[in-house]
Amino acid sequence: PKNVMRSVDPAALLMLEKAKEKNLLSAYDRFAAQQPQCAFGYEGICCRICFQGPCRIKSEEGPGSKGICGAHGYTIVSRNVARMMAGGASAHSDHGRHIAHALLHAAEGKIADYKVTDVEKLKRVAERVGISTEGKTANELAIEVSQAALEDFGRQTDEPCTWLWSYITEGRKKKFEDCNIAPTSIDRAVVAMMHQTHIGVDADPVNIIFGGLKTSLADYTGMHISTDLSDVLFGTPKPVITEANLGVLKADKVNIVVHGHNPLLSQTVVNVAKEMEAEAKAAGAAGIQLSGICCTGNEVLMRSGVPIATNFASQELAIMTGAVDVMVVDVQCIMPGVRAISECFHTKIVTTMDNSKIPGSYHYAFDEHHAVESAKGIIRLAIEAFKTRKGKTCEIPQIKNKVIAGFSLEALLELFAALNPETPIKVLTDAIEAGEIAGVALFAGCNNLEAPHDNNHLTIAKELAKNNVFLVGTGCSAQALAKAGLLAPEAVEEYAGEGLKSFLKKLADANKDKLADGLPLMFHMGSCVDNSRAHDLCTMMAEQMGVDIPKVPFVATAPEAMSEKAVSIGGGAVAMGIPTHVGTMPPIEGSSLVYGIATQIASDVYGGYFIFETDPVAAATKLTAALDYRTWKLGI
Ligand code: BF8
Ligand code: SF4
Repeated sequence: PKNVMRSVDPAALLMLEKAKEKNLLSAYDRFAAQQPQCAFGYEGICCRICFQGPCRIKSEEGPGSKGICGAHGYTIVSRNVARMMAGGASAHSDHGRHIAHALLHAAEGKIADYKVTDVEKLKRVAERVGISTEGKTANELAIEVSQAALEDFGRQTDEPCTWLWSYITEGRKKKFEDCNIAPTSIDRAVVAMMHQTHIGVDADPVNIIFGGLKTSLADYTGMHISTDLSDVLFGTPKPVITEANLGVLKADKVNIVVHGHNPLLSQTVVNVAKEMEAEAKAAGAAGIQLSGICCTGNEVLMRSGVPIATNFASQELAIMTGAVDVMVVDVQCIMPGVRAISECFHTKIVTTMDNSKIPGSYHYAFDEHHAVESAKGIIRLAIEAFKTRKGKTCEIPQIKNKVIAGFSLEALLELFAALNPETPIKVLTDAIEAGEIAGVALFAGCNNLEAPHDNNHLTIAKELAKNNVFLVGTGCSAQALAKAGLLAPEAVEEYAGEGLKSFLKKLADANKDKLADGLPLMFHMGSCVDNSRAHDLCTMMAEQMGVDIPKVPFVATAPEAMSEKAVSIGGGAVAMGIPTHVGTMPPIEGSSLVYGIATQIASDVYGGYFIFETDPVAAATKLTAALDYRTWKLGI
């Protein structure tokens, strides 16, 4: 196998040892069993778009150098990647649509279990998207806002998506218009991409990739709708103190792990669990222990301080502790493998969404109209499962770390406001202009077992911190750092370079009254849809610095990217003008032309570009160089 060191997470390694003793299989074993993986697929030069194929680019010239229809390698690679972007946009935006419907129905009084929780956020969003708040009740405004959001999915006229256009710089608007990549509706962008990449339609790789960027901007739109409306429904995150890693599971409690992405379910489970402590105690448990995996874990971490159990790659290992009574899942990034492993224990996997079932697992249809009832039913199932576990030993690695999270953009600006109440963002841009910090890096997305689990995240973060880069993170990346203790204040002392250390110390001192525990090395901004928060931060920096995003010392990295969503997020970041590192190879190496579009042509056109680098130390050097280039250009 390519990957001998399987994880750098001590809790995961401990569980892998136990798995070996008991002969339990997980993704780590299946990864090894898949080696060597098909080189054609790995490089993106396998086409299955029509069933004359699969066609592979087998030679440099002659008939084997093209698909049966005559498609070049570059056409095949670009079509495959663009379809991944469309897949990612579908996932993020369907999530956003679900939230928008819930908000609309709650405001119309059709569902009782949700309500507008954060009126101030609702007003801010309304103003931002051009809806007057004058004389409207919260529900009236929520109806208008959610309807406007839903329009972004199905508009048939040619105006760009509202949630894109309302949040970007003037420079980006002009660029997207010039290049014709502004989506007019999310659904249309995805459909158009499926059409564009059908057999015998577009063969031009630049046109296909730019079409892919349009779906990436549709993805951005869907993410922003998800973030904004989730904040309206459940509250805008504020700093929370909690813990991360498998040690958060408790043998004597009913352990409910929420896994997936959509807070409509997980937040209700969290809210309702408080009321059901007594029932759990009556069953002989010390209480209910909630924890999260993947992005729904991040949603409830950010808003309710629910601890993180683990991240994507190690999801099956949580079940191997024998302590998980129910793992309740909704959509995205749920390995079907969790079901097989749960069979070896008492754990119940509960699927909840119509579009996301796992054969053999327990399906408990989640119904927004009876959200609280649904959540109670799921918690009762966990209490029942706990009863069957009583007396059996659990093997929970006693490993966990302190976490300070909950940094929505609003929360981050509030920290800055303690130093500069008039223009909070200036605290960050001034520190860059003074050379105290080198810029900002956004850490996003995923584990990919092609790299040792979590290693790229941690190595790059430590290297960038040493080089005085201000770190923000989302998704499984923030979770990797959380588990490793890098979201604890002690990590600042240990890893930050002098400039970053003094910057964070000033910030921590100014906020001592509110956050006595200090500040983390990386600011956790939320789930993957909350990359929209980081985009807004970047846009604010651009506006404050009086330049467009391609000049802002802001980089992004997806150290262990894996999902179609990651491809879409990456495309969006590049279109926005951000140098974007990817630490695990997407399937594009089969075409040097497409590789060049991603790494160079994108830069010429959009100012953002991809950096593909699988060595994490080299990646950190390249990211630092990208920041240095931008600060040098600004004359700093
Ligand atoms: O939306 S980071 S593995 S959980 S795709 Fe999935 Fe990747 Fe994790 Fe979150 Ni994002
Ligand atoms: Fe082969 Fe062309 Fe069909 Fe792709 S679209 S499978 S390259 S014939």
